[in-house]
Amino acid sequence: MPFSTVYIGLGSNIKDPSSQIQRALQSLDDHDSIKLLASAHLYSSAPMGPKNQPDYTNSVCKISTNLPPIELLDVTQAIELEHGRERKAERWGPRTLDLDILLYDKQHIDTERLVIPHYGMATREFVLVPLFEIEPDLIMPDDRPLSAWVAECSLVGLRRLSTHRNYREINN
Ligand code: A4P
Ligand code: MG
Repeated sequence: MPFSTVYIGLGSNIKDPSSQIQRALQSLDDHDSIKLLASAHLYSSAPMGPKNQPDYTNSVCKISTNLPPIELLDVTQAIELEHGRERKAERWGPRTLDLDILLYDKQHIDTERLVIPHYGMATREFVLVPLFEIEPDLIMPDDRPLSAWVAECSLVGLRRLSTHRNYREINN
């Protein structure tokens, strides 16, 4: 398999969210078939969905991998489970760690287990803003620049957590 460029959204809102995300980044980078290329700062965001849950911490990272999409999903779901993720019936309820595969090269995938581009990314400020931070010139699947998507999203409730440096800064 050739190497592909993939963007992953990370989210957590229980059990020390910031460290959940830092450890998830480390777990991705530790995988033999994944190289972590960049990650954005951590952001605090108001919960989308049920409001009776803590604010989320979100970020986005860029990886290079030779895993095919479905095998990458196996890896990200295994990492979620290692972080104590329980899949509950309530939609959009609290979670220790959620890893969403946002983009996989320019591929469009629509299967039962995997939909890429991720269905929610167009409207989620907690995805678009950190993605813009690490890839400001990105062209999105609809051939428009990411900056146009960012310009259209609401930033209400989004706040950069400046206390946490991003992974790229820590390691270089
Ligand atoms: N799946 C399909 N496509 C993908 C993909 N591109 N990446 C399937 C990852 N998984 C994908 O996901 C359900 C199923 O989606 C998986 O079994 C996989 O086969 P899940 O992680 O088990 O469930 P979920 O995350 O609860 O469902 P869903 O609908 O994906 O929720 P979202 O869209 O991830 O939203 N508020 C803030 N502020 N920040 C957040 O990060 N996140 C959510 C969850 C709700 N509210 C939030 C946030
Ligand atoms: Mg998810």
